[in-house]
Amino acid sequence: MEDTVVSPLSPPVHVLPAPRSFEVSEAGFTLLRTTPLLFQAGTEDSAAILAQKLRDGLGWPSSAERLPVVGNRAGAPVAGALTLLLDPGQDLGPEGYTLDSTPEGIVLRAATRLGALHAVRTLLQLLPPRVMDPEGALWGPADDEVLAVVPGAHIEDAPRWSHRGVMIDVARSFLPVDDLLRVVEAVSLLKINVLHLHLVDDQGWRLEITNEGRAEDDTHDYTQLTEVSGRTAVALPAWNGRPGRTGWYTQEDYRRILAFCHSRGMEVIPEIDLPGHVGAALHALPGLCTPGSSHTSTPEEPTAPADCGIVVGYSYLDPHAPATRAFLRHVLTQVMDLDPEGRRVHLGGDEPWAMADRYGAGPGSAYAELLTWACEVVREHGRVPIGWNEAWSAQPAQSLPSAQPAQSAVGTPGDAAASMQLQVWDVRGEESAEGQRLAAERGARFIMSPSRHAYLDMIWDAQAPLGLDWAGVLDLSAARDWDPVGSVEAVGESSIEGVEATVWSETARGVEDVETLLLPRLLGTAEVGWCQALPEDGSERALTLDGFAHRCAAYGARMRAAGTRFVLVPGVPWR
Ligand code: TNX
Repeated sequence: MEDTVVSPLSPPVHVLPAPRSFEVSEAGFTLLRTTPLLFQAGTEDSAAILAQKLRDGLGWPSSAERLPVVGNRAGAPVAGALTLLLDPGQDLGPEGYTLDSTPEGIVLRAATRLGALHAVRTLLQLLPPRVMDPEGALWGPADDEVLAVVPGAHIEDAPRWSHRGVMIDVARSFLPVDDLLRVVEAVSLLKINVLHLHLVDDQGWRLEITNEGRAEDDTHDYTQLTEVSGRTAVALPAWNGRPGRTGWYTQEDYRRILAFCHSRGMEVIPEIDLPGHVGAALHALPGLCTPGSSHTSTPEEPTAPADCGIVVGYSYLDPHAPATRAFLRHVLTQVMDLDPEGRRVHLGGDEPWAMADRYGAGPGSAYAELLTWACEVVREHGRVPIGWNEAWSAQPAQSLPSAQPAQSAVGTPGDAAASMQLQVWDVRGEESAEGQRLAAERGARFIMSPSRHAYLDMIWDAQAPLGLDWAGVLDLSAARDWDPVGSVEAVGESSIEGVEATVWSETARGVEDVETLLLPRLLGTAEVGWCQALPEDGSERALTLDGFAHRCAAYGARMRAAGTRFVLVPGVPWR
């Protein structure tokens, strides 16, 4: 192998995110043109991904005769083959897998199809980078019977956290379906398993909503959401002189996104941000406007103009207006119906600064009341609601603070059926720290996106041509060197679902900008989400982070082969 040993934690083969345990052995497996791929029923997605990469990248013969991808009912490894086995008894958790590469064959074993997908992703990193190139076969040796020598290895692997997400803001600037799927494909290879889509905001509405199923007394014409606000986007001359992209996903497009993500083992979390960040809805459906709900809305003329700047906090849905609940019920129900298998819905809840009580929690808080109600709509469909950290006050009514002292207002810990998930982005304010403490006690679960470590829309260095800087410079080591436990006081390991990187699109225009902001920093988030905590005594910190730089370098060669954009940041021995 071309790689060199850099530390005991970085074997000569670099896999990112680093597997839980990785033993390298002298002799590996020689992959031939004629090596059969034996995939057990239930792992077809994994088989399709691997077979396609082997064909396009290494030049496997494309006829089925010479590339037998066959079922494997026997459920046992076959000598000389690459075998993928489903082994429900495996005790590495729902996403765990093992990988063995020996002269006798390659055996991937997983308890579920998700584990199988991860096993394939790891195997791809044991093959030459050319395997990632959609045209790699064109420049590889044409007649060679030997396609690659896979190093000898025994890997046992499973993630630390079940939620390893990426949020893409398609509201400020739209990403057409094919571009979005290109990003999904790139991040799925890093074992990212959640795509959180920020679908609506002040500047645009990106998902078609029809009038089907509209309540009888509801007069909103929902088609206007995209007909009007699908045609607006962020408009800032400051960044590259380019305005944001307009456009929207039809329901057919959205189903395509769901199907693709499903084939990659990824959950899609749609976000309908409320009650703030709703300028696009107010502009498209003036019936939602009340005096004050946008900066120009007056009693005489309660309308909202297109809002294409980047100042936040000026729009909100009036919790007391009957039109608000009809609108939200219709939109949320239709979004949930689009994905019968969906598990979670994000309700936003951030920055409703123009509302009279901001995000208060006491009795009579219109903010908390509306969000609590919206959470209920989501729960009625058997889904779990998520909110940004401000939404901590949207607790079930029975556990909201009342006239009683705060202590007795705390609900039953672990009351999952009635609780929500909070995505923590702002760990600064004391007000929100106290709220998160309360929420944790009441059984809320947490997704960690601290802006200093996971906001990949921040600049990566002072000269970066893209990115905001309100949370400071977020470089590659800031993306890797943090722990979800301890980032919020009072939120312990057992309350944490996982981590999520965000790409807000105030400055991003199109897929190449999104990739530029994401990569390589997402390699850090992927490791924080997958790998075990570093020992507290600091003993392995330097070694592990040093190994990370080498894993990034090796991964860079793969991204380059795949045609994925990334920044050659300093501190990595890029090849
Ligand atoms: C804060 S984080 C926001 C977004 C902005 C982002 C820019 C959060 C929940 N709200 O509306 O796009 O900062 O970094």
